[in-house]
Amino acid sequence: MTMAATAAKHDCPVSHCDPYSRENLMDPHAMHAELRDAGPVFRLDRYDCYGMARFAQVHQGMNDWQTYSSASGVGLDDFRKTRPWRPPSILLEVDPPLHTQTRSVMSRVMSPAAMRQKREEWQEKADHLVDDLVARGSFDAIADLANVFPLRVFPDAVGLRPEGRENLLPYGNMVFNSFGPRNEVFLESVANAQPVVQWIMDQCRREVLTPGGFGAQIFEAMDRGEIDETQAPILVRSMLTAGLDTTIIGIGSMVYAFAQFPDQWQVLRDNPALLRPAFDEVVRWASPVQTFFRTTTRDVDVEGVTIPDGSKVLMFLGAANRDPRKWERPDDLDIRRPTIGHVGFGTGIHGCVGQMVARMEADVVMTAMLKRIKAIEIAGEPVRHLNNTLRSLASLPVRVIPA
Ligand code: OVV
Repeated sequence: MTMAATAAKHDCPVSHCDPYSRENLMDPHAMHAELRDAGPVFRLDRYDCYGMARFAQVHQGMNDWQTYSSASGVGLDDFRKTRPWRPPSILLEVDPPLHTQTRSVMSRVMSPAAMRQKREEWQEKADHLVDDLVARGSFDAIADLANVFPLRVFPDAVGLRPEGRENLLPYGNMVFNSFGPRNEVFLESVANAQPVVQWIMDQCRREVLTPGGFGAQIFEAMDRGEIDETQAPILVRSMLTAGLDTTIIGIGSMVYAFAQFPDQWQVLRDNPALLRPAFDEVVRWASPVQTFFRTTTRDVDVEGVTIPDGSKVLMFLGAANRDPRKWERPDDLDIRRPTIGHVGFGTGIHGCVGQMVARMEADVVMTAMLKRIKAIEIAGEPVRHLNNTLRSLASLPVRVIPA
């Protein structure tokens, strides 16, 4: 028999590393390189799951929802084996055909056209906030800017009442932690969870949502028969869960990126038309959402290694976005590089449906900063906030030089 008669079979490489250790959450890049080099797919024996960290396999896996399903949950927990800790999302934690239906409702509510209507009002709010910060000269880019701006625009856009909004960030933090193991980072975030979860659920009812907001528009889709009355509140919940921590990190990462790569700030100031690709490059470079799981629906061959049916596979978006097999000088921020294909918003049918919101928020904040700020300098030690899924800062002291 010739060698070509059957495809070569390989043993699956095994990694003993813990992607959820405090050390690796603090700084995952060395681990990412190790995992990419381990092979196109590897076993994480500590969690009894598989993983992919190279761009090619992450991209291909995320674009094959039939093989890599979301319906058993996109965290380490397998919904077929253990009861989900909250009613599953009908957007994130489902496959077609239900996903197709719910996604179309969400993508219409947060369409480019819908977001364009927000630009003027959001730009005014961004100008006002950045005016104050530039007048101060030194501030915390997380506490005083990234944490502030999305909370000034997004809850109003959804149509939430003013009381209780302090519950939004703890809830998001909790949910994104829950996609990982029940480690200390998770447990710390769910202490006193009950009132937070209850408040979130209460805000998803039609009676409390302001007319005209994103939330009310989801209920209008229900009136048209596109979704039913049990589904509308869960879609509002998706917005409240996925819409805040993520955009906060996006804006914080923008400031951190340009403070670390001041030449890129100059490039952008000279050519503000690069703002949109610049945001994509920041999302590639920072990967606010580091990982999501999928679950195989059949035995699947990956470059000669078989992943058995029913396996959890951890997709390392952050590692794929810095894979040197795909990107030149992957650790450098380069806003002129072609960022097409980065997986920072995911890719495939589950690619971020709220990215128009994120893009508009980043756009107005950056537009305000580009007009007023010549240079951004790091003025103190940045402090990380640990989360099992999100990579973010708790504090970033900066000094800005006015234009
Ligand atoms: C993308 C994302 C993250 C967290 C929660 C959800 C979605 C949801 O649909 O609930």
